[in-house]
Amino acid sequence: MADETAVKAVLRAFRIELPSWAFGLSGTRFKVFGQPGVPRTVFEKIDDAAMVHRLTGAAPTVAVHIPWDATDDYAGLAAYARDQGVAIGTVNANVFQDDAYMLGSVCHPDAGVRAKALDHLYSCIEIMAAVGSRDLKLWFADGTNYPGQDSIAARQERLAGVLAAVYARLGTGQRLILEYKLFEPAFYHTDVPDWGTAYLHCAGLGERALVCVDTGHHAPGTNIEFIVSVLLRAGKLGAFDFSSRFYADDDLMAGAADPFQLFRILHEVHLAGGLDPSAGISFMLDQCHNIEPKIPGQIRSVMNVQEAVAKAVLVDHQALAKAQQAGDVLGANAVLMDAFATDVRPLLADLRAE
Ligand code: RM4
Ligand code: MN
Repeated sequence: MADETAVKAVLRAFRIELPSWAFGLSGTRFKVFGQPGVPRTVFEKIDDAAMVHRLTGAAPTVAVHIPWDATDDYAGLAAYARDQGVAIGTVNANVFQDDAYMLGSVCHPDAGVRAKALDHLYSCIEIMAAVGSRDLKLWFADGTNYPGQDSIAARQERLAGVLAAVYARLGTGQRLILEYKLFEPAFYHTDVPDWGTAYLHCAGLGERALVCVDTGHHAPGTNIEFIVSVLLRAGKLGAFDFSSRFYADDDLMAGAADPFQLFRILHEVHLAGGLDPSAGISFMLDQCHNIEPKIPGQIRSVMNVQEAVAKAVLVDHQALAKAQQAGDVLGANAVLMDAFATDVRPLLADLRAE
């Protein structure tokens, strides 16, 4: 197995981005339970995220969601974050909560609604410049509930048109990250339901359009590490939204439901050199803490991701390749399982103390 020094070296450079919305109140459509001390403003969300970074040393950026985190002074927000020891990361655009978007946003049949959505995406790009953010993350709630409700093909065309306009507006060094999701809120078809659709749009746009894999956005049983490996090979993996699921997009703590899956995903990332910050892959949490306290929930998630990274780095690539080449099925599998079975918690505690 790789030694502890190698694991620590990777982890020292490995960064996890926190979502501002994980600190705000959230719930299900049945009930949102209040919690004492929940942030009321984006500034208070930054305070909480900064606390997570202070305690883990691994989460120096905070993703914002616009308009949830809208403010009239974005440069001030960036400065405030800096004072707390963190920086603003990804800007997530939100075109799903206006009445106008009932039938979609960027795929809406009405050009006026599409223009409204595009306008919002343009203002997100301006915010990125003001806060010094590299990534614009796009997730669309667009889709239909009934066969025949709208033309699937026409909606793809409209989507491509808006994406092209957004891409053309990006500044140097800025990236468009397109996120897919199988279903919900639309139940018949979703306009960006899977990695293939996201990849096709990104490939058509250019080098700075990349795919986001949200681990909660697939059908049960989907082999996510396969998708990750394919996207890495194509140079199109831009970001992760980590969370856990038991059923649908449950938004539970990363590594809580299936730590083995998280390990398998990060093993593929590591094999392709993607754990190195220079690979430009953003490792973000996208979670909601409905019943657990939020700051500890984020800390636990960060630790779970770090544990999976440590185990992925422990995999002996030489022994693995040798066993694979020799057709040694059990041997190859054992190389992975040995790394996964290693208790890396003392190592991580050590690293935090350092
Ligand atoms: C979506 C998707 C996006 C997130 C929103 C809140 O399901 O995961 O990444 O911004 O939820
Ligand atoms: Mn997401």
